[in-house]
Amino acid sequence: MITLVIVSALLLTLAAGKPCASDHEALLFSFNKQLLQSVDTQETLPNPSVHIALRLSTHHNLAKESEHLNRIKAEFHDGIEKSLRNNELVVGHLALYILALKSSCHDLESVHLTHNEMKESLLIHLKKEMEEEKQNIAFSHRPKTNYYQYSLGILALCVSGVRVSTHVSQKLIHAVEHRQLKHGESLCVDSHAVAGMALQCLKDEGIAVKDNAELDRALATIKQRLLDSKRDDGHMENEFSTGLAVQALIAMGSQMEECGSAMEALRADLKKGTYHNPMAISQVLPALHQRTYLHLKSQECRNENDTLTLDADSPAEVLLSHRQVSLQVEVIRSSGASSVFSIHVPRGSSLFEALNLLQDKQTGFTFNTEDSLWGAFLSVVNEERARQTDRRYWHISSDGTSLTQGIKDYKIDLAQKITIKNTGY
Ligand code: B12
Repeated sequence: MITLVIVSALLLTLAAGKPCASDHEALLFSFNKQLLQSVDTQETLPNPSVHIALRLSTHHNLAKESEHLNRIKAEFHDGIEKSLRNNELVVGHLALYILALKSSCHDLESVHLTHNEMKESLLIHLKKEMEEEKQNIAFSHRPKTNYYQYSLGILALCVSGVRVSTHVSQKLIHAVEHRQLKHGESLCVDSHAVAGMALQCLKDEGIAVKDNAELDRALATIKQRLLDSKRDDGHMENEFSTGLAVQALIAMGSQMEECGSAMEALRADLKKGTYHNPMAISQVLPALHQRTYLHLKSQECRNENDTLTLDADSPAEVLLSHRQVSLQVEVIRSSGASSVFSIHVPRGSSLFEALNLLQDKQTGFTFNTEDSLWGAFLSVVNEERARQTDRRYWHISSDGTSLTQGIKDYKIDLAQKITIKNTGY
C-alpha cells in the first residue's frame, strides 16, 4: 500500500515536473484546425505569421498550406512592394515573409523584390533595411519601425544563416539594457520575447557580436523580465503576450517549471475560447507545440503528418442580444480638448460595431481604420489622424483600463465608458 502511494506520488511529481508537455492533444488539434480554417477564406489577406504557426505544428494539411504560401508569394509580396514604392520600411513584414518561406523549405534565393527598377533578394533587402534602422537608432535613439520588428529582422537573418552585422546586434543589446523595448508606456513583453529569440539565435549560431559577455547579460535580463511579468494566473503580461513569452523561454533553454504555469494559462484560454483572431492564434500555437521560431533553422519538410482536415460545417452565426447596453465614448484630441458621445448598443457588439452605430447617428463622431496583420487599427478619429510617423496613436481604454484587444475583437457586454486618446509613444 505504502509502495503504491509512493509510486503514485512519484508519477504525480514527474507529471508536475513536465508541465510544458502537451497532454491536451485533442484541444490542440482543434485549435490547429481553427487556424487552418482562417486561411481557407479569401476574405482576409494571407498572413505569414499564420503560415509559420501552421508549419510549426505537428499535423498538416499540405495542400491548404501550399495554397496559402502561394497567396503570400503573390498578394503579401505585392503589399511589400507597394509599401516600398511609398518609401515605407517593411522590416517586420519582410522578416515574417522570410520566416514563412523558410517554414515551407522554400528556396529564398528564388524570390526577389522589385524596387526602383532593381531586383533584389529578400535577404539582401532586409540587410539593407536593418542598416537603415541601425542609423535611425543612432540618430534618434529608436528604429523607425519599432524594436519588435527590429528583433524580427535579426531573427529572420539569423535563422536563414546570414551574418548579422555586429553594429546591428549591438543596438538591440543596448536597447535591452536601457529598457527601451516598450509598448506605449510600459515594458513590452512581446518585444522582449522576440528579442530573446533573436539574440539566442546569434549565440547558438556563433554569429560574432561586439561583446559576448554583454550578449549573455542581455539574454539573462530578457529572461528575468519575462519571468517577472508572470501574473498570479500564470499569464505573462497578458493573454496575447504569453504565447511569445513561452516560446522565448523555451528557446532560451528554460527549465520546464519556469513556463509550466504559463502553459497552463494558455490551455485554460484555449478551453475558454479566448483566441479568435488568427494573428493571436498564430502567436500561441507554436508554444503549445513546444516549438519556437528557432526550429525554422532546421526545418526539413519531410515525412509530415498530412491528416489535418477542415470541418464542413460553417462557423456558427453570432446572434446579438436584444438587450441594449449604454456606452459613453470620450475622445481626447492631441490638443487635450475632449468630447463625450453617448449611445445604446446591442449587448455583445464589438467596439467596431458600436463605433459604426455612433458614426451613423451623425452626432459628430467619425472614425477610420487601417488594415494590419492584427486587423483594424484605429487611425483617424473626428478627422484627426494619430500618425505613427509622428509616434502617436489612438490609445483605447475602458473605464480607465487599457484595452488588450483591438476594436474588432473587443466586445461590449456591460455599460462602460470608452476613452480614445491621441497619445504619444
Ligand atoms: C509596436 C506595437 C504597437 C505600437 C504600433 C506602432 C509602431 N510603429 O510601433 C502602438 C504603441 C501604436 C500600439 C498600439 C496598440 N496596441 Co499594440 N503592439 C505592438 C507590438 C509590440 C508589435 C506590432 C508590430 O510591429 N508587428 C509587426 C508587423 C510585422 O506586423 P503588423 O501587424 O503589420 O504591425 C502593425 C500592427 O500590429 C499595428 N498594431 C499595433 N498594435 C496593434 C493592436 C491592434 C489591436 C491592431 C489591430 C493593430 C496593432 O501596428 C504595427 C505597426 O504598424 C504588438 C506585439 C505582438 N505580439 O504582435 C502589440 C500588440 C499587437 N498591441 C496590442 C494592443 C492591445 C494595442 C492597443 C489596442 C493598446 C490600446 N489599449 O490602445 C493599441 C492599438 C489601438 C488602435 N489605435 O487601434 C496587442 C493586441 C492584442 C489583440 N488581441 O488584439 C499586442 C499583441 C500586444 C499585447 N500582447 O497586448 N501597438
